[in-house]
Amino acid sequence: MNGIYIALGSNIGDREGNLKRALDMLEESSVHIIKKSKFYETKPYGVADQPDFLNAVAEVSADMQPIDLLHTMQDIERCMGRERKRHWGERNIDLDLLIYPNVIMDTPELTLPHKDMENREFVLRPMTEIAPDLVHPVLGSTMQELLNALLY
Ligand code: PH2
Ligand code: MG
Ligand code: MG
Repeated sequence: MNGIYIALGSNIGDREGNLKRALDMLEESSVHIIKKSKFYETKPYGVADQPDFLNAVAEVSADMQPIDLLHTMQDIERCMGRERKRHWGERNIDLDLLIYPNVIMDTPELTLPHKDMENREFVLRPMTEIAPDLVHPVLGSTMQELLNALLY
């Protein structure tokens, strides 16, 4: 199944190395990278007093249900020794599932599409780079339109 989108972020340690390692580990876990954005230097959103992030998004293909893919991503975070000091705070790696084709769900463990992506420039900018015309399954706007709405 193509057309799955994942967000990556890091703001502790070797940020670029952390994003690259996570992309490699996704491939090793049978989550194939179809397309990836550039790495974007971004100001922290939500909790401001923390280091700047490096963020990216990737389109992936995987033969897994959303919850299994989420668990695979969490395994990679754990394997990379993820430390999270506080909610929305600094972390060496964060992998978030953004969009899974034809799936809209809201459970305590997983919400699809990601419930705050339309408010996050650090998600919409790289999404607009790799998939400007992708329509948000709930909001009905493209990534380009969501980015414009956020900025202007
Ligand atoms: N992640 C957060 C909170 N704030 N800000 C930026 N710029 N990038 C992130 O990846 C990020 C954030 C929680 O996951
Ligand atoms: Mg996150
Ligand atoms: Mg996360």
